[in-house]
Amino acid sequence: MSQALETDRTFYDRFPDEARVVRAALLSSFLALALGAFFGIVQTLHRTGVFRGLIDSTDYYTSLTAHGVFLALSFTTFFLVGLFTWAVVRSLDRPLVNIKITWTWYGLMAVGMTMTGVSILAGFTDAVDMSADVLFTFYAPLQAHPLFYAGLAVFILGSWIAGADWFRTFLAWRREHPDERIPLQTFMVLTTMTMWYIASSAVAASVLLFLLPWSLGLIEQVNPTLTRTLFWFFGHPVVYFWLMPAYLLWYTVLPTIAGGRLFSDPLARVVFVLFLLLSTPVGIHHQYLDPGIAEGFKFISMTNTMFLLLPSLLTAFTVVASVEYGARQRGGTGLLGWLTDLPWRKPEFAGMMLAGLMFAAGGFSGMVNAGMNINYLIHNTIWVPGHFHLTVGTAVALTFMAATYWIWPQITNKPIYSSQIGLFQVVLWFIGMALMSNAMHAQGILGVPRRTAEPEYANFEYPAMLGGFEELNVQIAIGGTLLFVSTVLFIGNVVLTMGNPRVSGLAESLSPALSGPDDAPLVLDRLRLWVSIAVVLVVLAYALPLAAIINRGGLLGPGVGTYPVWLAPALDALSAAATAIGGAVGETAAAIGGVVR
Ligand code: HAS
Ligand code: CU
Repeated sequence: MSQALETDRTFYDRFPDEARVVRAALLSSFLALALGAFFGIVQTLHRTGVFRGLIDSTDYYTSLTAHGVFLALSFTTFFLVGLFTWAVVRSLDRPLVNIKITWTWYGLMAVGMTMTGVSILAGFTDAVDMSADVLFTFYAPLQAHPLFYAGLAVFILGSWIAGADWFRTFLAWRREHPDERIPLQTFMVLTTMTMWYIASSAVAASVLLFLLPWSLGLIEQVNPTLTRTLFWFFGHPVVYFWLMPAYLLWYTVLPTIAGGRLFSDPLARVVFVLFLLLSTPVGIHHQYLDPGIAEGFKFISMTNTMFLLLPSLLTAFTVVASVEYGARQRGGTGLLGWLTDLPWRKPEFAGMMLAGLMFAAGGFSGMVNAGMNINYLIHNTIWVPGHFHLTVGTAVALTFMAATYWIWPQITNKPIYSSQIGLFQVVLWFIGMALMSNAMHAQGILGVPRRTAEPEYANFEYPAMLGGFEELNVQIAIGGTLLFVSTVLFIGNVVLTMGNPRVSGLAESLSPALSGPDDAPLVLDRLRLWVSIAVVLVVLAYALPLAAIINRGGLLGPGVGTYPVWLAPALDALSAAATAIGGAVGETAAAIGGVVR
């Protein structure tokens, strides 16, 4: 019955209140995209030396922080909460349990991000004594104004309530449908949010226990290795938090647009369960070069990372197979000839496919990053920004833009202003990114550092290979400029679309999977089981390194740290527990060593 309803009426017709929230969230994400893109062009031209008139090099970190926070944290997360709200309500075919709560979490996220954004932008003026030039990783000892951390805490709190809102809606649905399988889109939302709760607990601890009190002057210092490790506990899974909404679109929307059907619903569930299990116990692969973490823990993290490739490789197979099925339904033939029977003129299709294609390259550079020994070659070079502009900057960002051309009419009843501009825009992104990220990877191999306004050292020449430093700079600048133009066209298209009158007849329904949910083993839907295993894996991967870090450097850094009286008992207890674990581990290791010898 819900299928029949969906074919005649858009999401906007069926759930007007929810559609309003989805619109607000997407518009917030586009605002962040516009701001982030502006700082993107500023710094691409500055760093490459093409145009240095907009900022001073001393403001480079302010600009880079704005770029990273607005795009990586704000654009992605606001799009996610909008998309997930749409996906839960659409796939359960019921409204959210309490729309007031929905607006509450949206409000918290908007206020939180405004606080953080203001604290960053204030760094450009001397009129206020406020700055947050700490980049999106906010490593200590770089310190931001308390407003930066407080805003992040409020933003994360909002995202937690959003998850609870979707879980409650799901539970309400479950009472009404005790025997049905969890619809695929809702399944994807619930597994992603479960991962998010596990992952973000660490960054919340880092911000609330250490960084915020430290920036407020309540404690004198923090243990940088500890806060970094807590950051990467969150910082790796967060990249899948950005990617999962893109995967949701590739699995559940792209096949329909291609005229096909999802190849296998059960396989999609397996992929999301694997991400829930494996996303968190790998964060140390960002810290291969950090002193203070033993090699063995890094090796475990590397092994887990290699397992984590599996769900993405499964995705590549399933998504391409689903699209191929669509092409063959349209009469496509041949080994590769079917590729010509796809709706390449639709920006939503071309954009998502180009995003997927680029992700294949981004995935390979990720494999290079993940190898401990090759990582030493590229760590802290501009290779890494090359990698993540393919992943979050294309697989995710381009998918979101492309999907907007499909989803926006569903949530507004307004047709897209211009599909041609849309098509041009997504192709331009692909070309711009191909130029920019390829040149970034090449410069990284030459040893060009990341996170600096002045990548040239005095009296030092980069090796004249792979195009050479200067020529690669030109490619980066051209690529970055094309990306900026593409973003302007995207935003312009959305704004002009908003001016269109509402019409009827835009409803699109999603085609069911070839192998449907009933083919999936029931165990896949047992979220409690997967959460338990995920937590065990996290404890296995992190208990010992964290205990060792605290044991060696103290919760607040070696020796001289002081903390306020009200925090003392809790911190003492934590410290004692860590020391006990550390001691027990030492003894066990010594005992094992004795036996082995
Ligand atoms: Fe990463 C650093 C390893 C994926 C983002 N990564 C970063 C940073 C970011 C980031 C932001 O091990 C920098 C953080 C910072 O500021 O320091 N990454 C990996 C690995 C993967 C990976 C192994 N990363 C991502 C994704 C991201 C992301 C996804 C964002 C969304 N990454 C690392 C490591 C570092 C790192 C180290 C630290 C480097 C250092 O030293 O600092 C894997 O998950 C990748 C698996 C992906 C694949 C590709 C599968 C292909 C598919 C395409 C299907 C095709 C379609 C279309 C649909 C194996 C799914 C077909 C089209 C046709 C026309 C046919
Ligand atoms: Cu990672």
